[in-house]
Amino acid sequence: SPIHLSDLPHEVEKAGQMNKTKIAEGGRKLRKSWTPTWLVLAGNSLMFYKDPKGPAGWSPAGNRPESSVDLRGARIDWARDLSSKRNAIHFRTVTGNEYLLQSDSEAISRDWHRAIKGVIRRLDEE
Ligand code: I3S
Repeated sequence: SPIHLSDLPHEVEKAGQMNKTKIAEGGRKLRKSWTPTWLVLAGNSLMFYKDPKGPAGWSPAGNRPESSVDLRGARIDWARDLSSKRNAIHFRTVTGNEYLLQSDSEAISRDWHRAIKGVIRRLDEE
């Protein structure tokens, strides 16, 4: 069954599917591995779930993302020369972890770019 935002934590700002690859860990370059991923933007975090259709098995007891990044101090930009794929977003955490997020839909990418940038900006102002 489809997932609903009401199934997710209260502060969810946005959820949906993007292609994702991590390109650096602590400043060290990684080999790309593009994977369809379910993203949840909530609070100060962007969470990644393996299931591209949404986190299955959600329960109040807990729903662990595969990984999660703290957006405080992060930077986001369009990926431009970092990928041949269109509409790719590049972001980097303070700890030097870098990711690309991509959708063939320009509108979807733009919405994610705007939403993540909004959270980063809010955290910068705190
Ligand atoms: O930045 P790169 O190295 O050109 O990224 C491409 C490679 O990771 C490639 O895999 P190989 O490791 O087998 O060369 C991927 O299939 C491509 O998707 C990567 O480039 P894009 O432009 O799609 O991000």
